[in-house]
Amino acid sequence: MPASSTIDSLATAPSIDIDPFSTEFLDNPYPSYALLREAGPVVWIPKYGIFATARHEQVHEVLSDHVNYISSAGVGLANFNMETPFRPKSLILEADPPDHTRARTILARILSPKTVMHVRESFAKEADDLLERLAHAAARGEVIDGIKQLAEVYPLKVFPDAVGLETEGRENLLLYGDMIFNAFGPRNELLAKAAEKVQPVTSWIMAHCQRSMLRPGGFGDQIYQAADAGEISQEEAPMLVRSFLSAGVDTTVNGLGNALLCLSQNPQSYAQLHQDPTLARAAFEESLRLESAVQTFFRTTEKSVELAGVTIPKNNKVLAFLGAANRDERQWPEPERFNINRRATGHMAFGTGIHGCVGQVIARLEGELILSGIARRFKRIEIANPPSRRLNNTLRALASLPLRLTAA
Ligand code: EJD
Repeated sequence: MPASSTIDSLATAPSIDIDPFSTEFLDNPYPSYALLREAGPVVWIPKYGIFATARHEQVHEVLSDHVNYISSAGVGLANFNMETPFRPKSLILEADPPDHTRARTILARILSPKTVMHVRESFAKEADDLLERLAHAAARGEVIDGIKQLAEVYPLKVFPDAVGLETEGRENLLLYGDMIFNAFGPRNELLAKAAEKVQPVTSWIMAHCQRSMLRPGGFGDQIYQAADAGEISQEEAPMLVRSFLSAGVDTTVNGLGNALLCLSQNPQSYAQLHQDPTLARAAFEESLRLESAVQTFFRTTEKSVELAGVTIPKNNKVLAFLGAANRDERQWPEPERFNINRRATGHMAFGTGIHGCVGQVIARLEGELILSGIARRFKRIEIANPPSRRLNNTLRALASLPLRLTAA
């Protein structure tokens, strides 16, 4: 075949003049996602000189192919081949096999369904205690902030407890999360704001990655046990603990917060959940699809690759819009509708492939326990005042969600 016919068969990615990290875009990305999906399977975003995809098929393809689309050059906009990372690279997130595999094996063991079974009881008790307190406040006629009093409180209690972290200073985990998830985007105003507090927060985080700061037997200590066994070096252990402290709280806070938003905006779905609290897992999954906590992820092409007929040259950044793939009408019937009876599995909110969320068992546990606990206690969950957003370059996040909770 003559070389030209190969070239002829290739499409050019349409150029879309859009800033996916602007205030307007982040405030409500969904109309822009529809536009990006319609424009083609792969688009070019000139503002950042990146390729992007908003369709489920291509997002799935990019995330499934860790050979062509690597993570070691960073999973944000910054290309670590060209600029130095803002913090030492994560041993798991920002790594490729075989380095990635060693770290992943350890975290997958610590966060396996079997080990997570052991924390279920304490996680359930904490959910119960918290919801009991909120039920009392609601019974006094108080409006409950679903974010500040629930979605932030619960993950900030149970996950650090499981890791083995002291209670003092845990709010640093939210500040740190806000920073690193902003840092996956461009150096815009959002990142500048988050980075103002970087120094004290980073030193608190790094100090708490030390073995002496971690309760024996907790998830953090188990990483040091893996180091004792020679699976990683003693110097690598604190860096893997850092991954727990980076990814374990802000993600679930917003997963829960977005689920509360979905349920309070969809009273019929809530009535169904109230009637049958065993639907909690399905409801959480559907809210992950519709309002994904993590909206975007980047990869970097390891060589020139073809994606849906478009050639992406080597060492280019590719932006995968997870939150857009999760609303792709090519994949889901009535994609914009919150429907807890659908099969939401196959959504991209946890990613997929070798980098797919290693903590998803524990994330789903937190979602199930909070949503089933609410379902059992409250007949209605209603929005009392307009919610406000917390804009972040990567996360779909609320600052507040004023709720009226009516006892069953
Ligand atoms: C993450 C989007 C780390 C780390 C791992 C995962 C995330 C962030 C940080 C979860 C990103 O290893 O430090 S969802």
